[in-house]
Amino acid sequence: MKEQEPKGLPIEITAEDLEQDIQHVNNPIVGLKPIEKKYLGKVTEVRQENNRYIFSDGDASVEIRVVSDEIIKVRMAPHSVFLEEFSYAVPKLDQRVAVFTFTEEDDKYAVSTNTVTCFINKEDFRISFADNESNIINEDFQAMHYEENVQFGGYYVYCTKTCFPEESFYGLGDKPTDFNLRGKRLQNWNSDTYSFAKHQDPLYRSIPFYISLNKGVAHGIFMDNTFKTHFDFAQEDNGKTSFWADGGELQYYYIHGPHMMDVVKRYHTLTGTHKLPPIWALGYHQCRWSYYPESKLKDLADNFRKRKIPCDALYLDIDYMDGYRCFTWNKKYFPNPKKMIKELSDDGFKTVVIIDPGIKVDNNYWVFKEGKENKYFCRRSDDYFMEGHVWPGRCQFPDFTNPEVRQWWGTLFKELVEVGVAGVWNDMNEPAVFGSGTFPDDVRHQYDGHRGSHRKAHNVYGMQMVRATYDGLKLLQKNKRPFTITRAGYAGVQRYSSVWTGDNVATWEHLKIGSIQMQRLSVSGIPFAGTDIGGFSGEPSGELFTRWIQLGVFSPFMRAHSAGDTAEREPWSFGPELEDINRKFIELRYKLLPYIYSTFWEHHRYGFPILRPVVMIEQHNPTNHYREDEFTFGDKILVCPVLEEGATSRRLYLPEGQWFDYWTHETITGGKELDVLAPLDSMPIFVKAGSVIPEFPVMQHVNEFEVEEMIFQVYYSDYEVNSFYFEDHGDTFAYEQDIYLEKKFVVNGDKKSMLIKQSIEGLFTPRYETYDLKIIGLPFKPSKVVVDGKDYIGDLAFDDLKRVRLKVNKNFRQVQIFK
Ligand code: MIG
Repeated sequence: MKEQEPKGLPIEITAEDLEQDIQHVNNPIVGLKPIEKKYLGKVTEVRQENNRYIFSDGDASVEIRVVSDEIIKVRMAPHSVFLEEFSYAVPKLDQRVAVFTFTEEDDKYAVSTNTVTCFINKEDFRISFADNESNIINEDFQAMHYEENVQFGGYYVYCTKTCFPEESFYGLGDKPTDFNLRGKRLQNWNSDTYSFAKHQDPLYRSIPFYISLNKGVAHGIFMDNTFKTHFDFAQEDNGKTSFWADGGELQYYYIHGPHMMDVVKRYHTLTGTHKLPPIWALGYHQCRWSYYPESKLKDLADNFRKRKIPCDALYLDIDYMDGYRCFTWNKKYFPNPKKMIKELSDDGFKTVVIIDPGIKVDNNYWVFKEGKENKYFCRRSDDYFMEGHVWPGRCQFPDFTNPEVRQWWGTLFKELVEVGVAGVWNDMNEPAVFGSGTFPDDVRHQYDGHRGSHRKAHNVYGMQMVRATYDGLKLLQKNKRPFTITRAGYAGVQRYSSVWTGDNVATWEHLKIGSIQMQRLSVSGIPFAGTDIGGFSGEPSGELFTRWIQLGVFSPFMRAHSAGDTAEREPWSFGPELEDINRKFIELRYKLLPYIYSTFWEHHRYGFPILRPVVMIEQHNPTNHYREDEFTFGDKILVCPVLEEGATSRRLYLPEGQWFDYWTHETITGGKELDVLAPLDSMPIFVKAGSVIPEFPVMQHVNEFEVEEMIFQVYYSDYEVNSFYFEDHGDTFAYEQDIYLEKKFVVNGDKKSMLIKQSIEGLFTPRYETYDLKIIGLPFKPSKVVVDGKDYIGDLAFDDLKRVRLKVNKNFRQVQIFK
């Protein structure tokens, strides 16, 4: 116990605090007091403070705050004591509207914005929300209530809403269960869940945000509470939806729709969007626990290039470290990391390394020494250090909820950045501890000055770790975009990181679970997500691996990963036939990169989710409410992964409108189910008619060569369709100063002619001069093409896929094609 030398109390905790804690835990009288739920009573008082109204029943208070026309925040304070306002999820709560009204009626009060009215019933304090046509969208089933927590202080807080007969529920992050959450009871408590099972709950992340859909109208509820939270969607009682927390304040945002897409976009106005990732991060990543020594990694890299399978990133799992000490190297396996990373980089590979929060207790280890000297590690309630065993053995853990600790953590990456590491993978940050699972509840956290126990900080610990990592990398890499991945997270984690879904299993069931989890994360505000392709534990068949690669092409984050005790798992591990198919699909990912990148821009700039489940595209159609297999990637491409062993076709639903089969260019009218052939070398992919899809030529990695001509697949449509394309440097923050181009395309046709228009905004200058437009699905043989008023001179014959190819200047305004 030599290292165990607390030098006085950490400044933020007073002796009085400790005294109080001890009384609370030990007081037998308090401990025996019967605990009752207390419901809010009759409203007796109301007062206004700027954009807030505070209602009281004489004891408790409720604050109703107008955030925007479509967002209203509700807070409840037992005994009228509001906590200081602070949120890791919502960094800044600006008021965004000035116009709202307050009215009093006989039986209720009403706070109205342009689009929403919040009613507060005088008699029983029930709160409800209505749209402009007085349709009740959301209402309390009973008044909010609370229950004293005699052990830790504070309250368990509850809210129960009416659940309507046809109401469906979506969201809540990474739950590995059916996409529609009606009938489920779920909780949020970040947990290391190796080889998790279908329906297992909770997993790694806490995203207390859900979207409700009732009779075609959507709204959202975001309960911003970092304690263990619970949601019951008509599980206990078919007529009730409840959400509650094991501590903290009951505070939630009502987010108006009526479209699911609006709800998600508005949720992002509160919690922020994902920054634009470096474009290489959208390529294919190869990971394994672990690639070592250096020769192994080099072989791996050589294999990719030799076999011509595109790849942008290789990963180092925990074995690269010296005895699992973070920020060190095992010099036996990696004698010269700088040289190795440089060589990999010359060959087009980025190197990403893992980092864990557990710091080895070792007085000869600089990270431990610095952390110890500065009192950066977490402590128990009686001031002992929080200790637990993880990979390095006995460890202590930085308190990432302390801004000073985060800043320190960020500086620790200096050497890794200097040797050329391009990205950091944040693991075990639930936090995970061997044996006990996680920290005991009494561990104290600084919580950015709003201190609390681990009960309050647990769910944000991982998010604050990756925040520290992200901010540190951002400073060290100058103007380059950091690339981070995290396992744990809380609402808002998308501002700092991508995520992977954790330790899944190599089974067909998990392929399906992964597809649902990614869609769910996408509508829960976490756009940049992926699964361990192939399944982390267990052995996939070649067929399963290939189907997983296919899903991977349409996973925002595309990485294969596997546990150390499994057989090798590279795209060529299953024989030449499957290698060819895997290559074809990884190449597809690279062709679509500019489309994928543009979709990320659309997310970053406007808050659109990246994966959009069918119910989000057609929420008015009740038959979609339980669909969970089909989704679009961005606005234009619909995919339906093949999830069954031995399948050579699959039944799927194609949303309304005109579509093209991506492979055959056949046109299909949607709004119906159909059977689609899907042998192993194919998967159902459809493109919306009228789309303009940017494409790169196949590259082995994103910067392999300068694109000399941009390719656009232009799909005919006889109604007007908009598309857009975004381009910039690909790895800097210059886009924040408008150094980018946003190109809008409009396509329309009338069976005898077709029109393609382009408009351009922004300050970036691409190197290429021309476009290769591949016009697909023309219902006529073209005889004449006019570009910006001038006759086009060139070949107008159909190619082997019935496309007409036009070479035009990149700044064209208008292309007209005539029969
Ligand atoms: O206790 O670093 O989910 O992706 O390969 C296991 C080793 C620790 C868990 C991660 C997994 C990673 C593994 N880690």
